[in-house]
Amino acid sequence: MIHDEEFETLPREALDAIQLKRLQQLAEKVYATVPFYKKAFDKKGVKPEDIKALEDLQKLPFTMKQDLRDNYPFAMFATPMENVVRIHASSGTTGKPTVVGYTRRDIDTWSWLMARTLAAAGTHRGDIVHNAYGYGLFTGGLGFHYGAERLGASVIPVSGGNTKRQILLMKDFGPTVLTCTPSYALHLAEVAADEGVDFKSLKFRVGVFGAEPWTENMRLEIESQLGMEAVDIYGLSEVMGPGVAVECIEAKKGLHIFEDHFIPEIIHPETGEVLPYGEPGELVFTTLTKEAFPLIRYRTRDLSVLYREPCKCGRTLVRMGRITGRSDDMLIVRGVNVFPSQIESVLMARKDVAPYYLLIVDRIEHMDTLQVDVEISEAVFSDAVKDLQHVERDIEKDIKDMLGVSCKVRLVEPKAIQRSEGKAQRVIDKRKLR
Ligand code: DLL
Repeated sequence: MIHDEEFETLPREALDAIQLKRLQQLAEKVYATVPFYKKAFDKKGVKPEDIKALEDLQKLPFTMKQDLRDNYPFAMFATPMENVVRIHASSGTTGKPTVVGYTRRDIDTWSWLMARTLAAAGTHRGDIVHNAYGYGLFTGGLGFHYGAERLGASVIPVSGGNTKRQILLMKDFGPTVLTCTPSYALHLAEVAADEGVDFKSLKFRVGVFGAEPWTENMRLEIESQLGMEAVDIYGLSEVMGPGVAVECIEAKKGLHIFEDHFIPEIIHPETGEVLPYGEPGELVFTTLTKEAFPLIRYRTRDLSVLYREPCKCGRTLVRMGRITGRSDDMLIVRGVNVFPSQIESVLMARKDVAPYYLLIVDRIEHMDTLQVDVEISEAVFSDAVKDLQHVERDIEKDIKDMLGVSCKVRLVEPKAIQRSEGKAQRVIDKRKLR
């Protein structure tokens, strides 16, 4: 179903006109209110009034994750704090998270776009939504929650974890829509089977899955094991959270981007050159309506492709292909964004380990695992009485405290980790995306 018939099916010229007007207003606003943008525009020799056509977007500077870090926590906000009603955050490349803020109107827009998203995925008033995305600083839980309420569905704000209890609630409450990461969906099915519950006998009709990479094969597996249709949803905290793009249930082929609120571009990850429709590259987003935390040409590092062929659902919005990878080293472990540099900074802060480590990521019984092999320092190694297990647990706790993700630390002997002659290989990702 199309929730916002007018804006989701606009003719291209009308959409272009809306985008241009909003882009002009945005450029003026950020130039006047965010010192970072004034400096970045000036450096490129561009002024807000130079935006005369949509193509002029290309004159504007890119915004990178590092820029958000340099302006931590609130210096990118385009409105005084008294107008900010919500803060969310996601992992940054080192210790500090990336912080995003929302005005009351931003929350309203986000809820509206999530209502559109859920409707596109086949949800409607009368549905019961079992929302197992995490509630908290992560945008998943609350993003879905507000959207489902706006749509008029009933939400079960179950959040992540406590899987056996989730199965019980599913049996008793009869939810019709499942929202969680695709890997957690498969894990739920497995735990249900252990509990003697046939997932297919539950009332679920559709699942809206995202926040981590998955494949067409995984969709087929979820659909057959869980007995529901599986729809892909994409978003990122910096741009808004979930609800930037979603597949329609009619086609399940590419994710419609809500272009009246976001302008997507695909660029070459190395040269920054804007690529034509149909060519794969890095996704870049400009937000058009956000008040508290607007972004100009934000480099997502996510690799995808854009295409404009009409869709059978009737939406005229551009579609992006499934995310095929990243142009940086970010890993997503159980839905948590993890940069190897964050783990490195935990390890380097300790005297009992040496600066050689290896991260091994795997997926066992549909759950991601993270193992950190790290070399013990020579001094500690020779001190035979030292309780190595205690050191391992201690590092595990440091990592959990910093990243919010649990892992297994294994201390290895000095020189056990292979030295590199070129770029060090610090990550082995064994998850075969089926
Ligand atoms: O993951 C927002 C979200 C919540 C999206 C719930 C969908 C559902 P972050 O924690 O900031 O926000 O992580 C954003 O996750 O840059 C991608 O690398 C990855 N990602 C998100 N959705 C997908 C997807 C949320 N459908 C980062 N496929 C993004 C592949 C995805 N990767």
